[in-house]
Amino acid sequence: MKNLNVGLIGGGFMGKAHSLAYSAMPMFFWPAPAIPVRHTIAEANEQLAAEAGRRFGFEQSTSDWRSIVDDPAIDVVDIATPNHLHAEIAIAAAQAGKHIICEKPLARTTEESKAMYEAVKDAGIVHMVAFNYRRTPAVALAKKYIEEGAIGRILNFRGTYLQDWSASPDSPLSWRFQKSIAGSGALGDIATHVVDMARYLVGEFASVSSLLSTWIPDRPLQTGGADALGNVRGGEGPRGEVDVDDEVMTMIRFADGAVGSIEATRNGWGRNNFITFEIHGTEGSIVFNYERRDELQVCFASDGGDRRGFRTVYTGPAHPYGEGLWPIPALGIGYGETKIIEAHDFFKAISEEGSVSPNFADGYQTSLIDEAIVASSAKGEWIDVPRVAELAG
Ligand code: NAI
Ligand code: SOE
Repeated sequence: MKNLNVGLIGGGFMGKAHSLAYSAMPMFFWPAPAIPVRHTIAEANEQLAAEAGRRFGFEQSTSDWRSIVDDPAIDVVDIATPNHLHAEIAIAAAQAGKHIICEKPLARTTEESKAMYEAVKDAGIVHMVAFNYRRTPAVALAKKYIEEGAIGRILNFRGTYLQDWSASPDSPLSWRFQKSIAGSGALGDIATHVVDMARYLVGEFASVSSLLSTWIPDRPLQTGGADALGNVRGGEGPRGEVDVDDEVMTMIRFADGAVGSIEATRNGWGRNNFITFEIHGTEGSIVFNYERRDELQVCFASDGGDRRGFRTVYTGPAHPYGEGLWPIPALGIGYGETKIIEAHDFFKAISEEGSVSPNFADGYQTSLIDEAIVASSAKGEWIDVPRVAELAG
């Protein structure tokens, strides 16, 4: 079992989640595919870097992410910064021959995503984009039901990602509301998670018809780089322009003939991390709600008419990833476990399998879908989604 040295760039929300995953992964999955060593963490300045190093258990810290990329001792570069830095860091890391895990969305634009994808392909390293929700055991169980044909041919996918942390007009103008940093708003930030699950469970998108809306045109300026992620009152200070979407709605035609829809907003009062999907097939239906993430609701047409209805399966040891998680169904998993599973599968790909999904091809494909959604909203028409050649078929 090898030790692999990790250089983590960004010590905010995701820095915390990824650090936890590196320390806990071998505790959950044993024997571990490799032992992640928390070698160096980079933050925006020396003080933040030193603090993040102590807090998250790294041997070294730096305010210069390039020193991580240039360090021959580093095996893995983990990109957990705001979106505007993803492309520059990933391309440099690929050229230095590092394995890369990059947070979602892969990048701000399709041009950046394409360049990142080409860089990792040329480098021949393992690459992953951190769409962790598909690694929720109940979501992976939904995939298993679908692959086994338990709900027949899929007709319809209805997905949502609804939150309320920015519903107040006084919630601050963090980087997530600035196009130059984030690339887009609810679209890249949260709708992409559902796009990833739709691709994972149903298949590729053929075309979209979409509507983007911005409800709050300006917000109080925020000091400090990290997103406070909350309805923190911004007070009386100066305000700045929001130049990204607050809400996205899209209809989908899938390549295999199924249809679907996705809605996402960060302004839906009362909704917290309401990631849901309902899938109807010719032989049954599947329903998932992340806020009850240990449960999968399933209904089968083959059940007699007098007993047909949704039943609840609680995920546990018998289900995907069960070998590493808790020993009894419904003991409960949290957000952290999805990141632990993600780290496991990434290190397994480095040590044994050579590749993992979702990777930068998937991240690039998701960017192409996002671009089609934006174009559809602007033009008011259905837009075809181009396909990354590697995923064509
Ligand atoms: P955050 O705002 O909490 O943290 C970002 C950190 O990056 C801050 O601490 C900031 O100081 C640091 N940073 C900025 N410039 C830097 C530089 N030059 N060098 C090193 N560090 C720098 O943001 P958060 O929520 O952690 O998001 C980071 C990424 O993770 C984004 O791409 C976001 O979309 C993604 N994300 C993914 C989630 C998931 O469920 N997969 C959840 C939350 C975020
Ligand atoms: C904010 O909307 C956010 O932190 C997203 O950036 C994440 O991707 C999501 O999983 C949780 O919410």
